Amino acid sequence: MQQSEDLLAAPKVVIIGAGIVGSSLADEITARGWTDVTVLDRGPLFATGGSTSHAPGLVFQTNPSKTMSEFAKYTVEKFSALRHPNGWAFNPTGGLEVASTPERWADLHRKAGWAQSWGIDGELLTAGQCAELHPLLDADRILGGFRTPTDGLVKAVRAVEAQAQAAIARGAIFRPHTEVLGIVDDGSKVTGVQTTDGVVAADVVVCCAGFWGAQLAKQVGLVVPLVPMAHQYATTGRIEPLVGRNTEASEAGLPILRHQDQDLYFREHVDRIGIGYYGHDPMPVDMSTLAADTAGEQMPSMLPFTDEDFIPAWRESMKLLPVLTDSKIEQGFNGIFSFTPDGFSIMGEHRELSGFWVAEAVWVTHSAGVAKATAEWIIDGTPTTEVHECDLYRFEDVASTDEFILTTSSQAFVEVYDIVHPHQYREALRGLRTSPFYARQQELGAFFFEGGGWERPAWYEANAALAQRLGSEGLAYPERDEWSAKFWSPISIAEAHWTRQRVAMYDMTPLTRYEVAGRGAVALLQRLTTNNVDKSVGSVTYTMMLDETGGVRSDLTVARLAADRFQVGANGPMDFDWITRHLPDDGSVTVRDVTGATCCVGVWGPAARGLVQPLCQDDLSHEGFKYFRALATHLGSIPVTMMRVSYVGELGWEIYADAAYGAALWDLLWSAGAEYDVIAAGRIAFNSLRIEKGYRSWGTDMTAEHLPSAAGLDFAVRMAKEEFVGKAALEQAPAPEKMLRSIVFHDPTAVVLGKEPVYLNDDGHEGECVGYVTSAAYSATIGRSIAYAWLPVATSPGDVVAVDYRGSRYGATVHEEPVVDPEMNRIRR
Ligand code: FAD
Ligand code: THG
Repeated sequence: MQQSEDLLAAPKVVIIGAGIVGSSLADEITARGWTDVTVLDRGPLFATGGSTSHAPGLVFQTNPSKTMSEFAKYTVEKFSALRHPNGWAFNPTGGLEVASTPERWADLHRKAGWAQSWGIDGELLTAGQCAELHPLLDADRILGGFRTPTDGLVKAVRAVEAQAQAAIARGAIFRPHTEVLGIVDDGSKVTGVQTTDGVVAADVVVCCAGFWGAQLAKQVGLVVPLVPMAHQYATTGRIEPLVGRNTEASEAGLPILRHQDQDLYFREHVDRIGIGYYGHDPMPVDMSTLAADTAGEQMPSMLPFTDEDFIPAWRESMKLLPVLTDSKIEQGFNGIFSFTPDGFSIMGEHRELSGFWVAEAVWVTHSAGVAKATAEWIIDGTPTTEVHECDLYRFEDVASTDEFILTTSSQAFVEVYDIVHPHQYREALRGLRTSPFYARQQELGAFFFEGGGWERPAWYEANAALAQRLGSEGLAYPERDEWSAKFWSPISIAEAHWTRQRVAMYDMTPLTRYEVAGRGAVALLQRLTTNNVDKSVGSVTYTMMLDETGGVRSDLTVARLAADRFQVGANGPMDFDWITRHLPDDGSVTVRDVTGATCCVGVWGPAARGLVQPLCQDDLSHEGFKYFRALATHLGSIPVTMMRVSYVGELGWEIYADAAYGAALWDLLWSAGAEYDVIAAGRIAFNSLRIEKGYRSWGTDMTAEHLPSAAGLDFAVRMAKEEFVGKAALEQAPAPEKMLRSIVFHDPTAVVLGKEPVYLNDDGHEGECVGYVTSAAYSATIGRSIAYAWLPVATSPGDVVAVDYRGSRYGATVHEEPVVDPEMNRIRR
């Protein structure tokens, strides 16, 4: 009897930390009916002493990430409705970001585009209009601004309390002065937390301990890659022109202000101005000394103000807001909060210790959104907002070292207000992962991009002469604007062209691959993927993994190399995580990441067969080695596995070998290729060719937000298959509202880079924003840029749209897919 009652009871949840994240989560979880929630904090309530206690609470919603923007939008919506006896929790002052350089002004146009793409109100203003909106501004110092009327200020401690009270009303308990010392578990799942006040039992523990969270997670073997950083915030004395403008209750009426060219932001505190500054060198905080130094302090997340670091901030603030000249800084502190290697939050459940969750490195801005998604994830199994950018398991192993985390998170601090190009790659800690072809790539003048710790050639300077020659024969190299010409070379156009004309070698080594093996391997892969992979040895299958709601978690190639052994070509660490979580308990399947131990060259182009066949004793003819088949064979003396697969959409193979053979394999192919004028080609050409062919890139073009049908990938779903994760959801799924489409630009010089808003064009009149671009590339084959865009299902090939690229409008037409080689003549021959 007792037992069945226990089974019916909602799980016991313990939340560590009563900051903005912990209390918002308590509210979200109890609102969903799990009311046995205990929130523990080592500090007092509700100003606990964490980062939330002193956050000035500016909320600028617009972010390059759709997910982060959605988190922010939800935070604004939720906090606007909160009621607190002392007054507002959200003050909709509006937001204003000003530009004092042409680069920033151009970038604000890009930002205005993101706002359109993600559905946030915003408009670009002239300098004069900015000064009208914010009369303290010196209009002569700025070129213009970007205004967002729904941005504003959060009174963070009130928002904490209001959400806590809502949770408490549903049964939650908030316990102050209770420090969590450790996590208690039974070896595979959490059973509670050890506190200064004894053990508190729990089925689910969510660590919302802010920048302290990494320490707690470390105790249970989890790396939460965040670095506590100090950040300066100061308040001026009374500013005469502000006297009488605001009341003590309203605090602020002018828009919150960002002057990112000088790493500054501003808000009003009644008749004073608060100034935040990111321009100083990163100040990572050593947790071992901080914990000792601040033991017993009311505000352990506040460090003394370092005046000298603020000197440039004050000088630049006076220039932008001349009224400050008559004032001075009266108060200041260096407040601590978390930075991560990529600037995103960290969310998810520990894989080896079930029931242990984290929600860390979250700004006030995103707090309610993160809390909602975390509650949905815990209770329903899948968040309704797509969260892969914040996933705890998104990082490669390379990101687990202290040095990597500190270096990259410090860079994230430096760049927090910088203009960051979408293709800007990390400069520190380069060269960590190189393919066996690296020396050859260097000899060929490769320009390397970094991804997942790998060095990846973007293009090869060695192809400059070819590009020149092709240019003189008529290949077009349209001029690019300065922004889109960064991290790019016209040589990539020649490389793409040459792949379609002759043959090229691509380094595919960084493509994540796993060996899935054992007597249970077929059953596991059948259950995890949408397509039928239970085919003959030597088959290769393009398929997807879905989540329980039918969203696309990844797209894969699954090669059956033996009855019980598969090679899975995947998209990154989250696929490993997903597969591992679904491994059967009986040990009948193992999954191993073989990426670094092996290497891969893609040899693609019309001359690929002529190049490779003489090296191989097996029959590589179209009939002898069919499309989407794999073969273990030899090239010369090198054991290889060849797959007739081509993400660039050409005749040819992915050729895999143990890494030890890599250098010899490259040289063998290279010398055999001499008579075919083989080139090495880079990622930019690769990307352009796959877009021509209509092939999607997971994480950019589609994510778990999208059903296969919306992403145009229904062809890889076998609904006839007995059972697979996501199938039940697909059976119920309503028709999607948006579809991923290919659009082709009219102007041959038009370039877009991704995330730009797309407008419908009715009879030459520009309509509303109806979608956004995901990825795009100039196509050497058609001499125009092609982009993918999420558009209403009602749009169809032939419809004309307009895309806003940093303030310039480009016309484009929705195109049938794929744009290049729909008959597959290039591949199936
Ligand atoms: P916290 O508020 O730090 O809460 C964590 C809680 O966990 C604390 O209460 C702590 O006492 C408790 N805790 C930790 N360890 C334990 C343990 N072992 N046992 C029990 N309890 C524990 N964000 C914005 O969006 N806009 C801004 O304008 C903004 N400005 C900022 C300005 C400054 C100066 C600073 C420092 C931060 C600013 N931030 C801003 C960032 C924002 O304040 C934080 O990201 C956010 O408050 C973090 O919330 P949290 O709930 O995760 O962490
Ligand atoms: N190679 C391998 N594995 C991979 C990729 C790869 N896994 C991850 C990612 N890339 C998967 N993406 C694709 C996308 C399209 C194709 C292959 C991998 C492709 N599609 C054919 C098409 O749509 O016409 C498949 C047709 C079919 O199902 O027969 O080739 O690059 N190893």
